[in-house]
Amino acid sequence: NKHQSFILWFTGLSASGKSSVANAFARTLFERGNQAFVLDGDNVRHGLNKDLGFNEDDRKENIRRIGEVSKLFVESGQIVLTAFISPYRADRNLVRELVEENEFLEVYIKCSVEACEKRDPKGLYKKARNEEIKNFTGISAPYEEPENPEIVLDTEHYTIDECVEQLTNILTEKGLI
Ligand code: GGZ
Repeated sequence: NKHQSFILWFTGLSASGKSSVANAFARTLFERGNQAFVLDGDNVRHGLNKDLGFNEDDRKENIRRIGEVSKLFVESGQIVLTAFISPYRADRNLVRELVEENEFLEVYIKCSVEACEKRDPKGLYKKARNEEIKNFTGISAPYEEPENPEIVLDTEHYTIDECVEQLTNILTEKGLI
């Protein structure tokens, strides 16, 4: 199964399902014989970026480093899936410009704040409402929706499995996998 290397840049709110879709889709790719790797909070914010917090400058630096690491993965021949809120349009666009035009696909994991807050798997929205957590995306910090994402997956109205299937179909139609 030949493929070119590219970045699937997932963006969306906390609890929107970015990591779930990215990890499930990475399994699908693996089963198809494609090389894929997921970068998310678990393997990046706890390691490479553990010196960074959640103010605007730190988020910007978080995304910049992840962009540079993603570029290295692309050079090594992988499909790289990144699952970070990446709330600022300008920061996402900087990553887009790091690689070739056909090597960056923005995947908007679309889910309303209301639905994410209802899920609240880690109780973070509750803490944000109590102001125990400051600068929380969607509550007390901004999320800038993508204007022209290559792909939109609606996790509010479709299951993770359905979104993975949609993503598989879209990338197959584009001839990327
Ligand atoms: C947003 C926060 C915050 C604040 C901690 N705002 O649902 P989670 O827990 O597992 O995912 C969120 C994660 C966001 O990190 P990112 O690296 O994706 O953010 S960014 O791209 O904006 O740099 C959430 C947790 O960290 N978290 N504090 N204040 N999310």
